[in-house]
Amino acid sequence: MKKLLLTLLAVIVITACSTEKKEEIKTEAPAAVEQTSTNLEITNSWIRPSAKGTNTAFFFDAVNGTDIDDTLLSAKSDIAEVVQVHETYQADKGMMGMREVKGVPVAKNSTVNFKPRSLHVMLIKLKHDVKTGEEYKIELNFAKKGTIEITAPVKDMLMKQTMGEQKH
Ligand SMILES: [Cu+2]
Repeated sequence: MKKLLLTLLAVIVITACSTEKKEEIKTEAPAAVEQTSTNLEITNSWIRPSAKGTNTAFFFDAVNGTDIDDTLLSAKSDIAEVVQVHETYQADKGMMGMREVKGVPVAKNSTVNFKPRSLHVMLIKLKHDVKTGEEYKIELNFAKKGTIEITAPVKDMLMKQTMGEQKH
């Protein structure tokens, strides 16, 4: 009886070991791929709050810590009817205009700031209200890195700034 138990125990131990090894290989594989490709990260992401049917924007920093030049090609989100990468430019009579850009270069070892009155991802015709404190998923598609999915918080940073300016 004791011998049988020991045998059983040995079988369990061996099975456990082989399972562990398999898992190890599984977890090592994707990490190795990541290391050899890039370290392109999105930081400081936020969405400006707005109401259903209106437009708003998504801001972030694209940090390219790799030795490979990359390009932001497009963005995707379920919260808006249309999602475009925009730049702000100086239009006629001192007015600021916005237009779609096809590809924003994010050079190796550099950071590109997507911020108010500059580069941004335009969320056109919101499908529902986007309120402070909520979080939404947005995909950014890069030429080399591929797709990065971000969960961005809704913050009223620009609203606070504008209201503060109006008071003075
Ligand atoms: Cu815009």
